[in-house]
Amino acid sequence: MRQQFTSLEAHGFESPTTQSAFSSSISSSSATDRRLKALARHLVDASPVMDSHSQNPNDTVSPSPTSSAFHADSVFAHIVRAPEDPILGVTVAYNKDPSPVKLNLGVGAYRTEEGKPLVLNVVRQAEQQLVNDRSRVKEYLPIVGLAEYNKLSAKLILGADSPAIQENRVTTVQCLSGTGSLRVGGEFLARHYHQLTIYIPLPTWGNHPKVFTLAGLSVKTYRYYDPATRGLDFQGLLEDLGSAPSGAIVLLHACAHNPTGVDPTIQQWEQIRQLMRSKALLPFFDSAYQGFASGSLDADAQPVRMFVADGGECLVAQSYAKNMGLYGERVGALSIVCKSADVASRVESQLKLVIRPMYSSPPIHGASIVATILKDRNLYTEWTIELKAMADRIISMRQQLFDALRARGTPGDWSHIIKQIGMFTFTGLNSEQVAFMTRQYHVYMTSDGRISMAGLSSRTVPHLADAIHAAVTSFA
Ligand code: KET
Repeated sequence: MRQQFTSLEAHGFESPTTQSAFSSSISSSSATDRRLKALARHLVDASPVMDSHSQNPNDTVSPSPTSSAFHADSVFAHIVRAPEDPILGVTVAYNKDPSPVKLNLGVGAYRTEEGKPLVLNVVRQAEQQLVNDRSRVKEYLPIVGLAEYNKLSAKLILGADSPAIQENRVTTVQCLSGTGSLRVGGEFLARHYHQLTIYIPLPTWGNHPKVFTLAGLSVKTYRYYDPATRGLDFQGLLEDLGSAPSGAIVLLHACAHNPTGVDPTIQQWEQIRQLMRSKALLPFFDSAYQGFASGSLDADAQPVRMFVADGGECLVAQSYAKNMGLYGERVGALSIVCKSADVASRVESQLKLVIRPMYSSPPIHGASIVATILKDRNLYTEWTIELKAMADRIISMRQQLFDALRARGTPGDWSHIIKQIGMFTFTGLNSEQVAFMTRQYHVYMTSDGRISMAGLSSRTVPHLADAIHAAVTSFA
């Protein structure tokens, strides 16, 4: 039954958890709503799942012997309940909380000052263009996705004048957002690269180790963050990469490191580059926040471009979830920069063999939106302005939260809130303090103390500051 609701949710219904919540959510009466209502009635009436779960002893429908046997010992009876995802599960818990003051700072998703999700103006315009174009069809895309989108995505991250692009040494495939791009890249490396170890920063985005392990790579960590300084453990990083085996893969956050908000300086990036090239370590960039760190797409791509400018090889996973607000469209790209056009084309032929049995080909809509924006000078410019506005709002939230804590005299040095970069603040709050804030203040965040600054607004800063103040003073 839950799955049958999904198509209705796509039409704007809130996630229903019960049949009655569902029925009451469809009370308005536009033509569309009436049709959906009829469909909902049909689904509810016809649902064998609902009927067979009836608790009513007077139920006139007598289950057949096979169906009761089915319930008594399901072939899945041994299955244990899995824990919720540490990041996405925060939203699940938040949704269940009836408190009017609840605040979701878990997942990295941008909200407006009014606390609402934002569809960018340029995205609306691009979608309008797409809808108006009657020549557009819904045929399958090729395995590697929309060719125009792939070209534009490579240009966005590598730079329009990138010699690697001009020399046709880059292969780009459209994938299912950042996560799908990382997974396809991981599986490609597991099949074809000579070193199966990937080094990921400690800490990193919680999904990285799972994605790469399931892709068939062996995951190790390198030191990245120093809790004592709340900054980069640069010495530790150099030592760990320096003692990694030659050829090992190294996952690098292109900018706005998640969860720490701590990025190397350009000088430090240069040292990392030299070390990695001297040991033939293979860079795999995760670029999920281009434009969100500095507000400039080019500045945020600088580290990646440094590694491409030296003529060496690398992989880059891109996501448009955050910087175009296309979270649910699942639009991303994997680029592999190679030494020659010939190698790049052979690499692409193998990427197709990774993708085809996984999901066959990627979806068309999100990539068409991105391509429409990237190829149109006016839309592109307008996008950069909207992106900058999002980045600036996050920066202003940092300042406001910092000021609010200072005004309360909250013990501790909170300057890292304004120093850190990107969507998140890695507060330094421990899991006990986080649990307290959720329990007492209905503030939802990941247990590692990360808060999504993009989920905060001027209206909610005081509440968060109260919660942090209480947590810090109650649990020193
Ligand atoms: N890389 C990083 C570093 C990252 O933070 C995310 C998402 C992704 C890749 C994948 O995003 P995609 O939507 O597949 O393009 N991070 C946020 C959302 C999530 O966990 O899925 C988050 O950390 O809140």
